[in-house]
Amino acid sequence: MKTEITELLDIKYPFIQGGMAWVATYELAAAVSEAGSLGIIGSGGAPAQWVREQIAEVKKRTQKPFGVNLMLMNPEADEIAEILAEEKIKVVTTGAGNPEKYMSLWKKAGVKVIPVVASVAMAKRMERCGADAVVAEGCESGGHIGETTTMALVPQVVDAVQIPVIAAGGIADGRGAAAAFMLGAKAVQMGTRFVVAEECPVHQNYKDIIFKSKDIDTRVTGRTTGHPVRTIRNQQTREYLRLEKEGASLEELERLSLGGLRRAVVEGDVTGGSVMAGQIAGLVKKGGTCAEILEELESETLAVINKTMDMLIKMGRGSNEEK
Ligand code: TUI
Repeated sequence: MKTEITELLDIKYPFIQGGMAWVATYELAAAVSEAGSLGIIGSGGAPAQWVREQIAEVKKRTQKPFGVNLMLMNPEADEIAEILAEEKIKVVTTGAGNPEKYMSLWKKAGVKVIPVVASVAMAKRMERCGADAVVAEGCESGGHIGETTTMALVPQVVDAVQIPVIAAGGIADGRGAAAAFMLGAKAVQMGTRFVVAEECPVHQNYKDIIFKSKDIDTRVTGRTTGHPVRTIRNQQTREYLRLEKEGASLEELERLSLGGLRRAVVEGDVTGGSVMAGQIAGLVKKGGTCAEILEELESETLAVINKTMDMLIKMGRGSNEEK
C-alpha cells in the first residue's frame, strides 16, 4: 500500500503507531517498526535521560525507521528536543502544543517533523514552518484531545495544506482506515489498537479494560482546566467530573489526576488510575502481535476498498462503463 507517507518514511504499511505516554516504550516501538510500520516512542512527561535510554533500546532491536513523540508540556522538552537532533531520529512527532521553536534544530539534523494537530489553523502554521506532514487528530482519540471529530477535521486539514495528512482518532480497523483514505489522508495513526498488542508492555488489567469496554465507555475530564483528556470511565473519572462540576480548583483537580496514567499502565490500577483510550476501544476485542495487527489492517482495508469498487460497478458507475 504505497502512499506519500510510506514513501516519505520508508515503511511498508500506511498505519503508524501513536506515541502514547507511558505506553509506547521501546518494546512497542521496536516491534511496530520491525513489523514494517513506524513505531514511535512516547516521551510523555518522562525525563530526558529516559528518552535517551529508550532510543538506545530501539536501536538495539531494529535497523528500521522509528520515531519519537515529544509531548510539548514535558518540563524537559528543550533537552529532549536536543537529544532527538543529536541522535538524528528519523521522525519526530509532537503533541499537546506548538513545536515551532524546535523546527530549525530538527530540520538541520535531517529529522522529519510531523506535528500532531487538532485544528486547521495549527496545520497551516506547521506547514509554513517546515513540517513534512501533519497528523490530524480528532477528538475520538484517547489522551489529550482537541474539539473537532476526525470525520470533520481530516478533510478540512487536507484542503488547507499541501503536505500529506495522517488521520488519527477513532480508527482501529480496515473500515476506519479506508474511510480515512476517502477523506484524503495518506496514512492512519492508531493508538488504542496498539495498546493491546502482545508486545505492548502495559499491565494486563489495562488491556482487559479496553477489551471489555463498549462504545459509550469513555469520558473527557479537564474540559474546565483547558486540558481535556479522554479516558475509559471509572471511579477516577466519576470523582474528577463531580469535582469539576462543583468548581474545584485547578490544584485540587491536578492532585487527583497526577500520576494517574502511570498507576493504570504500570500498576494496573484501572479503577483509581487514568486509563487513556479512544472512543474506538469498544471495537477492539483482540490483541495479536504487531505484525498480525498490521497484516490484518492491510487486508481489511484493501477488502473494503475492493467492495467499494464493486459497489460502483453495481451502481453502473464502474470505470469501464464510464468510458
Ligand atoms: O498529545 C496528544 N495526546 C496526549 S499527550 C498525553 S500526556 C498527558 N498526560 C497527562 C495529562 C495530560 C497529558 C496524553 N495524550 N495528542 C496530540 C494532540 N495535540 N492533541 C491535541 C493537540 C494539540 C493541542 C493544542 C496540538 C496543538 C495545540 O496547539 C495549542 C497551541 O499552542 O496553540
